[in-house]
Amino acid sequence: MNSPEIFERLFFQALRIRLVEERIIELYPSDAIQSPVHLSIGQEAVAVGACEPLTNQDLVFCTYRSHAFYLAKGGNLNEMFAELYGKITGCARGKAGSMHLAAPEVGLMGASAVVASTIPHAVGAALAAKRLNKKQVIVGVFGDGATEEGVYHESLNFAALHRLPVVFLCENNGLAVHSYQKARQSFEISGHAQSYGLPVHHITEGYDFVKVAGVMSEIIDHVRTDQAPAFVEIQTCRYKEHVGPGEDFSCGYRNIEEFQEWKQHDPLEQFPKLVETFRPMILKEIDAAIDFAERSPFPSIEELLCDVV
Ligand SMILES: Cc1ncc(C[n+]2csc(CCOP(=O)(O)OP(=O)(O)O)c2C)c(N)n1
Ligand SMILES: [Mg+2]
Repeated sequence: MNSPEIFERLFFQALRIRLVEERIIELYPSDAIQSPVHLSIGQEAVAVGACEPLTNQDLVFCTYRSHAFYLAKGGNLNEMFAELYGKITGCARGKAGSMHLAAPEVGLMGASAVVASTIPHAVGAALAAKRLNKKQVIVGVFGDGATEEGVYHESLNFAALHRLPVVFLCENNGLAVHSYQKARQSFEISGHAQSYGLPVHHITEGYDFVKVAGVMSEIIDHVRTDQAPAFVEIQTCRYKEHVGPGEDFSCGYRNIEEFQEWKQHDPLEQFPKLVETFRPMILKEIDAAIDFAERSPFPSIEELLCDVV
Protein backbone atom coordinates (compact mmCIF):
# COMPACT_ATOMS: atom_id res chain seq x y z
CA MET A 1 0.00 0.00 0.00
CA ASN A 2 2.98 2.30 0.61
CA SER A 3 4.43 3.03 -2.83
CA PRO A 4 5.04 6.40 -4.56
CA GLU A 5 2.53 5.38 -7.26
CA ILE A 6 -0.23 4.84 -4.73
CA PHE A 7 0.60 8.10 -2.94
CA GLU A 8 0.41 10.05 -6.22
CA ARG A 9 -2.79 8.35 -7.36
CA LEU A 10 -4.55 9.08 -4.06
CA PHE A 11 -3.06 12.61 -3.95
CA PHE A 12 -4.52 13.26 -7.42
CA GLN A 13 -7.97 12.11 -6.29
CA ALA A 14 -7.87 14.21 -3.11
CA LEU A 15 -6.67 17.27 -5.05
CA ARG A 16 -9.40 16.78 -7.66
CA ILE A 17 -12.03 16.87 -4.90
CA ARG A 18 -10.49 19.98 -3.33
CA LEU A 19 -10.30 21.84 -6.65
CA VAL A 20 -13.91 20.93 -7.44
CA GLU A 21 -15.01 22.37 -4.10
CA GLU A 22 -12.81 25.45 -4.51
CA ARG A 23 -14.58 26.04 -7.83
CA ILE A 24 -17.91 25.69 -6.06
CA ILE A 25 -16.76 28.43 -3.66
CA GLU A 26 -15.88 30.68 -6.62
CA LEU A 27 -19.19 30.03 -8.35
CA TYR A 28 -21.42 30.31 -5.30
CA PRO A 29 -21.90 34.11 -5.24
CA SER A 30 -23.26 33.97 -8.83
CA ASP A 31 -26.28 31.96 -7.58
CA ALA A 32 -25.83 29.46 -10.41
CA ILE A 33 -25.67 26.75 -7.76
CA GLN A 34 -29.18 26.38 -6.49
CA SER A 35 -28.67 24.31 -3.35
CA PRO A 36 -26.94 24.64 0.04
CA VAL A 37 -23.43 23.16 0.01
CA HIS A 38 -21.68 21.36 2.87
CA LEU A 39 -18.04 21.29 1.84
CA SER A 40 -15.59 18.48 2.56
CA ILE A 41 -12.46 20.63 2.17
CA GLY A 42 -10.00 19.25 4.75
CA GLN A 43 -11.79 15.89 4.87
CA GLU A 44 -10.92 14.58 1.38
CA ALA A 45 -8.47 11.92 2.58
CA VAL A 46 -11.24 10.05 4.43
CA ALA A 47 -13.30 9.53 1.27
CA VAL A 48 -10.33 8.83 -0.98
CA GLY A 49 -8.78 6.30 1.42
CA ALA A 50 -12.09 4.63 2.27
CA CYS A 51 -13.15 4.15 -1.35
CA GLU A 52 -9.76 2.88 -2.54
CA PRO A 53 -10.38 -0.80 -1.63
CA LEU A 54 -14.05 -0.83 -2.76
CA THR A 55 -15.32 -2.24 -6.05
CA ASN A 56 -18.24 -0.77 -8.02
CA GLN A 57 -20.38 -3.60 -6.59
CA ASP A 58 -19.66 -2.44 -3.03
CA LEU A 59 -22.15 0.16 -1.84
CA VAL A 60 -21.70 3.44 0.03
CA PHE A 61 -24.47 5.37 1.80
CA CYS A 62 -23.49 8.79 3.03
CA THR A 63 -24.49 12.24 4.29
CA TYR A 64 -25.28 15.71 2.96
CA ARG A 65 -21.49 16.41 3.17
CA SER A 66 -20.70 13.99 0.35
CA HIS A 67 -19.11 15.68 -2.66
CA ALA A 68 -15.91 13.87 -1.65
CA PHE A 69 -17.48 10.41 -1.37
CA TYR A 70 -19.45 10.89 -4.61
CA LEU A 71 -16.24 11.67 -6.51
CA ALA A 72 -14.01 9.14 -4.72
CA LYS A 73 -16.52 6.35 -5.46
CA GLY A 74 -16.43 7.27 -9.16
CA GLY A 75 -19.50 9.50 -9.55
CA ASN A 76 -19.61 11.48 -12.80
CA LEU A 77 -18.33 15.08 -12.46
CA ASN A 78 -20.52 16.50 -15.26
CA GLU A 79 -23.61 15.06 -13.59
CA MET A 80 -22.53 16.43 -10.22
CA PHE A 81 -22.16 20.01 -11.46
CA ALA A 82 -25.40 19.72 -13.46
CA GLU A 83 -27.15 18.55 -10.28
CA LEU A 84 -25.79 21.52 -8.32
CA TYR A 85 -27.07 23.80 -11.09
CA GLY A 86 -30.52 22.14 -10.90
CA LYS A 87 -30.30 20.91 -14.50
CA ILE A 88 -32.04 17.92 -16.11
CA THR A 89 -28.67 16.27 -16.84
CA GLY A 90 -27.83 16.13 -13.13
CA CYS A 91 -27.42 12.81 -11.34
CA ALA A 92 -30.95 13.23 -9.89
CA ARG A 93 -32.33 15.12 -12.89
CA GLY A 94 -31.75 18.42 -11.10
CA LYS A 95 -34.22 17.73 -8.30
CA ALA A 96 -31.96 16.73 -5.41
CA GLY A 97 -29.05 19.14 -5.23
CA SER A 98 -25.80 18.88 -3.32
CA MET A 99 -27.23 17.16 -0.24
CA HIS A 100 -28.68 14.17 -2.10
CA LEU A 101 -26.06 13.07 -4.60
CA ALA A 102 -26.22 9.52 -5.93
CA ALA A 103 -24.40 7.42 -8.50
CA PRO A 104 -25.83 3.91 -8.12
CA GLU A 105 -24.01 2.75 -11.26
CA VAL A 106 -20.76 2.92 -9.23
CA GLY A 107 -22.28 2.02 -5.87
CA LEU A 108 -22.81 5.50 -4.39
CA MET A 109 -26.34 4.76 -3.31
CA GLY A 110 -27.38 8.08 -1.87
CA ALA A 111 -27.06 10.77 0.70
CA SER A 112 -29.53 12.51 2.95
CA ALA A 113 -29.96 15.81 4.75
CA VAL A 114 -31.46 14.01 7.75
CA VAL A 115 -28.67 13.24 10.22
CA ALA A 116 -28.08 9.45 10.71
CA SER A 117 -30.88 8.50 8.32
CA THR A 118 -28.70 6.61 5.83
CA ILE A 119 -27.11 4.39 8.52
CA PRO A 120 -30.11 2.00 8.62
CA HIS A 121 -30.22 2.09 4.80
CA ALA A 122 -26.67 0.70 4.80
CA VAL A 123 -27.69 -1.99 7.28
CA GLY A 124 -30.74 -2.94 5.18
CA ALA A 125 -28.57 -3.20 2.06
CA ALA A 126 -26.13 -5.38 4.01
CA LEU A 127 -28.98 -7.66 5.11
CA ALA A 128 -30.07 -8.03 1.47
CA ALA A 129 -26.48 -8.63 0.30
CA LYS A 130 -26.01 -11.37 2.88
CA ARG A 131 -29.31 -13.08 2.12
CA LEU A 132 -28.57 -13.02 -1.60
CA ASN A 133 -24.99 -14.21 -0.95
CA LYS A 134 -23.56 -11.34 -3.01
CA LYS A 135 -20.23 -10.99 -1.15
CA GLN A 136 -20.69 -7.22 -1.29
CA VAL A 137 -19.40 -4.86 1.37
CA ILE A 138 -21.66 -1.97 2.36
CA VAL A 139 -20.25 1.20 3.93
CA GLY A 140 -22.42 3.55 5.98
CA VAL A 141 -20.77 6.96 6.40
CA PHE A 142 -21.88 9.41 9.08
CA GLY A 143 -20.53 12.25 11.21
CA ASP A 144 -19.74 12.34 14.93
CA GLY A 145 -23.05 14.13 15.52
CA ALA A 146 -24.98 11.17 14.08
CA THR A 147 -23.78 8.94 16.93
CA GLU A 148 -26.16 10.83 19.22
CA GLU A 149 -29.19 9.58 17.26
CA GLY A 150 -31.18 6.54 18.40
CA VAL A 151 -31.20 4.96 14.95
CA TYR A 152 -27.39 4.83 14.99
CA HIS A 153 -27.47 2.57 18.05
CA GLU A 154 -30.31 0.45 16.67
CA SER A 155 -28.32 -0.02 13.46
CA LEU A 156 -25.12 -1.13 15.21
CA ASN A 157 -27.05 -3.53 17.39
CA PHE A 158 -28.97 -5.09 14.47
CA ALA A 159 -25.86 -5.45 12.28
CA ALA A 160 -23.83 -7.01 15.10
CA LEU A 161 -26.63 -9.38 16.10
CA HIS A 162 -27.22 -10.60 12.53
CA ARG A 163 -23.55 -10.44 11.46
CA LEU A 164 -24.11 -8.23 8.43
CA PRO A 165 -21.35 -7.20 5.97
CA VAL A 166 -21.40 -3.50 6.78
CA VAL A 167 -18.63 -1.06 7.73
CA PHE A 168 -19.78 1.78 9.97
CA LEU A 169 -17.54 4.72 9.10
CA CYS A 170 -17.63 7.68 11.46
CA GLU A 171 -16.12 10.76 9.82
CA ASN A 172 -15.27 12.60 13.02
CA ASN A 173 -14.55 16.30 12.44
CA GLY A 174 -15.29 17.03 16.12
CA LEU A 175 -18.13 19.39 15.22
CA ALA A 176 -21.87 19.28 14.70
CA VAL A 177 -22.82 22.65 13.17
CA HIS A 178 -21.37 25.03 15.83
CA SER A 179 -21.03 22.56 18.67
CA TYR A 180 -17.89 20.71 19.81
CA GLN A 181 -18.08 16.98 20.44
CA LYS A 182 -17.06 17.37 24.10
CA ALA A 183 -19.97 19.72 24.72
CA ARG A 184 -22.44 17.15 23.37
CA GLN A 185 -21.28 13.64 24.21
CA SER A 186 -20.87 11.85 27.53
CA PHE A 187 -19.42 8.82 25.75
CA GLU A 188 -16.37 8.08 23.62
CA ILE A 189 -17.41 6.99 20.11
CA SER A 190 -15.02 4.07 19.43
CA GLY A 191 -15.15 2.75 22.99
CA HIS A 192 -18.91 2.81 22.95
CA ALA A 193 -19.14 1.08 19.56
CA GLN A 194 -17.00 -1.74 20.98
CA SER A 195 -19.75 -2.59 23.44
CA TYR A 196 -21.79 -3.94 20.50
CA GLY A 197 -19.08 -6.56 19.96
CA LEU A 198 -17.78 -5.11 16.70
CA PRO A 199 -14.10 -4.94 15.78
CA VAL A 200 -13.28 -1.23 16.16
CA HIS A 201 -10.52 0.78 14.49
CA HIS A 202 -9.62 4.37 15.26
CA ILE A 203 -7.52 6.39 12.81
CA THR A 204 -6.28 9.67 14.25
CA GLU A 205 -4.33 10.70 11.10
CA GLY A 206 -7.38 11.30 8.89
CA TYR A 207 -5.30 13.57 6.62
CA ASP A 208 -3.21 10.56 5.53
CA PHE A 209 -5.05 8.94 2.62
CA VAL A 210 -2.48 6.13 2.33
CA LYS A 211 -2.96 5.17 5.97
CA VAL A 212 -6.76 5.36 5.65
CA ALA A 213 -6.63 3.19 2.51
CA GLY A 214 -4.40 0.62 4.25
CA VAL A 215 -6.62 0.26 7.31
CA MET A 216 -9.79 0.25 5.20
CA SER A 217 -8.35 -2.44 2.98
CA GLU A 218 -7.86 -4.75 5.98
CA ILE A 219 -11.31 -3.94 7.34
CA ILE A 220 -13.02 -4.54 4.01
CA ASP A 221 -11.22 -7.87 3.46
CA HIS A 222 -12.37 -8.97 6.90
CA VAL A 223 -15.99 -7.88 6.36
CA ARG A 224 -16.12 -9.53 2.93
CA THR A 225 -14.60 -12.81 4.10
CA ASP A 226 -16.30 -13.13 7.48
CA GLN A 227 -19.60 -11.53 6.41
CA ALA A 228 -19.66 -9.62 9.69
CA PRO A 229 -19.66 -5.89 10.54
CA ALA A 230 -16.81 -3.59 11.56
CA PHE A 231 -16.52 -0.05 12.85
CA VAL A 232 -14.00 2.66 12.01
CA GLU A 233 -13.71 6.15 13.41
CA ILE A 234 -11.53 8.55 11.42
CA GLN A 235 -10.50 11.89 12.90
CA THR A 236 -10.62 14.69 10.38
CA CYS A 237 -10.91 18.48 10.15
CA ARG A 238 -13.53 20.61 8.44
CA TYR A 239 -11.82 23.74 7.08
CA LYS A 240 -14.95 25.67 6.09
CA GLU A 241 -18.18 26.68 7.80
CA HIS A 242 -20.82 23.99 8.45
CA VAL A 243 -22.83 24.95 5.38
CA GLY A 244 -21.89 27.41 2.68
CA PRO A 245 -18.72 28.50 0.92
CA GLY A 246 -17.10 30.60 3.65
CA GLU A 247 -14.99 30.24 6.77
CA ASP A 248 -16.42 31.04 10.17
CA PHE A 249 -13.47 31.33 12.52
CA SER A 250 -14.61 34.84 13.41
CA CYS A 251 -17.74 33.37 15.05
CA GLY A 252 -15.52 32.28 17.93
CA TYR A 253 -16.79 28.72 18.40
CA ARG A 254 -13.80 27.02 16.77
CA ASN A 255 -10.25 26.54 17.83
CA ILE A 256 -8.15 28.05 15.03
CA GLU A 257 -4.91 26.52 16.41
CA GLU A 258 -6.28 23.00 15.91
CA PHE A 259 -7.10 23.87 12.32
CA GLN A 260 -3.64 25.36 11.67
CA GLU A 261 -1.96 22.35 13.26
CA TRP A 262 -4.01 20.00 11.05
CA LYS A 263 -2.96 21.86 7.91
CA GLN A 264 0.69 21.16 8.77
CA HIS A 265 -0.07 17.49 8.05
CA ASP A 266 -2.36 17.94 5.06
CA PRO A 267 -0.54 16.56 1.96
CA LEU A 268 -2.45 18.97 -0.30
CA GLU A 269 -0.88 21.86 1.67
CA GLN A 270 2.53 20.25 2.04
CA PHE A 271 3.36 19.23 -1.56
CA PRO A 272 2.78 22.35 -3.67
CA LYS A 273 4.91 21.05 -6.57
CA LEU A 274 2.71 17.99 -6.93
CA VAL A 275 -0.33 20.26 -6.79
CA GLU A 276 1.08 22.29 -9.68
CA THR A 277 1.79 19.12 -11.67
CA PHE A 278 -1.79 17.88 -11.50
CA ARG A 279 -3.73 21.15 -11.33
CA PRO A 280 -3.93 22.00 -15.09
CA MET A 281 -5.37 18.60 -16.03
CA ILE A 282 -7.96 18.76 -13.24
CA LEU A 283 -8.98 22.35 -14.00
CA LYS A 284 -9.59 21.37 -17.63
CA GLU A 285 -11.95 18.63 -16.49
CA ILE A 286 -13.74 21.03 -14.12
CA ASP A 287 -14.13 23.68 -16.86
CA ALA A 288 -15.68 21.07 -19.15
CA ALA A 289 -18.09 19.92 -16.42
CA ILE A 290 -19.24 23.49 -15.76
CA ASP A 291 -19.70 24.09 -19.45
CA PHE A 292 -21.83 20.92 -19.60
CA ALA A 293 -23.94 22.11 -16.65
CA GLU A 294 -24.40 25.61 -18.10
CA ARG A 295 -25.46 24.31 -21.51
CA SER A 296 -27.95 21.81 -20.06
CA PRO A 297 -31.65 22.76 -19.76
CA PHE A 298 -33.65 22.98 -16.53
CA PRO A 299 -36.20 20.19 -15.94
CA SER A 300 -39.73 20.78 -17.25
CA ILE A 301 -42.67 21.28 -14.84
CA GLU A 302 -43.81 17.69 -15.60
CA GLU A 303 -40.34 16.37 -14.77
CA LEU A 304 -40.23 18.36 -11.52
CA LEU A 305 -43.42 16.65 -10.34
CA CYS A 306 -42.20 13.19 -11.28
CA ASP A 307 -40.53 10.78 -8.75
CA VAL A 308 -41.06 13.10 -5.80
CA VAL A 309 -43.29 12.26 -2.86
C1 LIG B 1 -32.36 14.33 12.43
C2 LIG B 1 -31.69 15.67 12.26
N1 LIG B 1 -31.44 16.43 13.36
C3 LIG B 1 -30.84 17.64 13.23
C4 LIG B 1 -30.49 18.10 11.98
C5 LIG B 1 -29.78 19.45 11.85
N2 LIG B 1 -28.37 19.21 11.54
C6 LIG B 1 -27.91 19.28 10.28
S1 LIG B 1 -26.28 18.91 10.17
C7 LIG B 1 -26.17 18.66 11.83
C8 LIG B 1 -24.83 18.30 12.45
C9 LIG B 1 -24.40 16.91 12.21
O1 LIG B 1 -23.07 16.78 12.58
P1 LIG B 1 -22.22 15.54 12.17
O2 LIG B 1 -23.07 14.32 12.15
O3 LIG B 1 -21.02 15.51 13.02
O4 LIG B 1 -21.84 15.83 10.62
P2 LIG B 1 -20.93 16.99 10.01
O5 LIG B 1 -21.85 18.10 9.58
O6 LIG B 1 -19.95 17.41 11.03
O7 LIG B 1 -20.28 16.36 8.81
C10 LIG B 1 -27.39 18.88 12.45
C11 LIG B 1 -27.62 18.76 13.89
C12 LIG B 1 -30.78 17.30 10.87
N3 LIG B 1 -30.45 17.68 9.62
N4 LIG B 1 -31.36 16.08 11.02
MG1 LIG C 1 -19.17 16.36 12.69
